[in-house]
Amino acid sequence: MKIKTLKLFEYLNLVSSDNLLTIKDLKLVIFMFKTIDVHRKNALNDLQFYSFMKCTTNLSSKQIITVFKKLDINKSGFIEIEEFYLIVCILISTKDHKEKDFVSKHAKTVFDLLDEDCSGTISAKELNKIGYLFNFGSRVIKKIFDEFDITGDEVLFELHFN
Ligand SMILES: [Ca+2]
Ligand SMILES: [Ca+2]
Repeated sequence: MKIKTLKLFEYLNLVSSDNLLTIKDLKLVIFMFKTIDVHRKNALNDLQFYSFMKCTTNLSSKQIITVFKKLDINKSGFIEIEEFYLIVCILISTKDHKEKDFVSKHAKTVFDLLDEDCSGTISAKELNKIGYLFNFGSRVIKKIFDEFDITGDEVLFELHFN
């Protein structure tokens, strides 16, 4: 995933200790969210989210739809501010080339995002499906499996992300 050069993003940087935004940055994220949330529902529908992702990333339509479904953690059919905050942190970590830091600092969150069928394990198929969000290309994915897949059954366990 590539992040488009936007003035807005230049102002946002993750605090290196925990890879999250500062309070000041958080205000900017809330402002962004409210600007997109034109219907004042405190939630973004698929179309609003789609437009945001199209403006900020190079993801394909199909990929954005997958991200929407995965990001909708509480399965409300909408992206609320907490979910939006998560994607903005991911976008910024990508912009700053700190995806790996982000993944290791927020292993549990990332794990839940990747574990589509909530099986408690991540298969190669699942990693392929949304790994692009963290720029896990097929080479990186293979490396992760070579490194961690001790049993050779192409299943990653949660332990492996910690
Ligand atoms: Ca939601
Ligand atoms: Ca799974």
